[in-house]
Amino acid sequence: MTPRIVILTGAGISAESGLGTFRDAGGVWTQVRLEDVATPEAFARDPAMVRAFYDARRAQARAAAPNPAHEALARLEAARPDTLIVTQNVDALHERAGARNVIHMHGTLDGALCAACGHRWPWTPETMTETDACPGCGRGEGVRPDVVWFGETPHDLDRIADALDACDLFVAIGTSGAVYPAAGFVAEAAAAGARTLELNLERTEVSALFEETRTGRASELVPAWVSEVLGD
Ligand code: BJW
Repeated sequence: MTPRIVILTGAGISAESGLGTFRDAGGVWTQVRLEDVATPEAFARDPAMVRAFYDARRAQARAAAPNPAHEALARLEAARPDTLIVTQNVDALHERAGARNVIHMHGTLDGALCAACGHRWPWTPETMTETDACPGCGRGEGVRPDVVWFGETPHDLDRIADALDACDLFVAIGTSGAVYPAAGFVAEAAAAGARTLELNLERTEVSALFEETRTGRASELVPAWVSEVLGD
């Protein structure tokens, strides 16, 4: 089914589930330099340190529970199957809330990728080490989390572009609009004639690109907006 509602989510939607955002005070990038953990060069320099960083993130994500914002989006998707959720988040909280039509454009902590041969597979263990062999090539030194680092191409961009071109409504939730190409989606949707709405704790540097911005916590704004769309 062609999506008519495209929703882009970012770290802010999982903040009230206890997962840190990136650029807010106390966020991930205020504690660790992104150049040290979120680039292919960082992994090539110190794979053990990068794997350990993502082991800790995976443990936090798996221990977290979906909040009312994730639950409201799952309710919207169930009632409106023409909804597509595009998340930048590497946690699985949309799926754990019951959403099915989700694109993880920045990958997932529950996946592994072999930097040596490009093979991808689901990752269920808690930790990742170079003794974990890739099922594709049998080597372990390139085994890394299947997340998209700076300089790498996000997933499913063609499918997302098609959805943005066809949608009537584009909603960005809990994302600062600091990282491309996701930050450019609002302009693509607007150019295609969609209504655009931003739901965020505060105004962002890209708020001016949206027709409407509502500020507040995702756990309150999102359920209220979903009720508005569904008329209940
Ligand atoms: C709440 C809330 C509550 C808080 N309720 N709200 C110069 C110009 C333009 C582009 C570039 C450039 N130099 C380099 C680039 C490209 C680069 C980029 O954008 N860099 C910028 C820094 C400028 N991008 C890339 O490299 C990307 N790849 C790429 O461009 O490939 C080329 C290509 C493009 C197109 C076609 C083909 C090829 C890849 C980007 C990968 C990003 N990876 C990360 C890490 C993933 C793994 C991990 O999790 O560790 O993804 S970085 C990090 O940022 C993570 C996030 O998904 C991403 C976005 O962050 P997000 O979600 O917006 O979080 P925050 O913290 O920034 O914002 C949270 C918001 O929530 C805030 O506004 C709060 O107010 C709000 N909030 N609590 C509601 N309760």
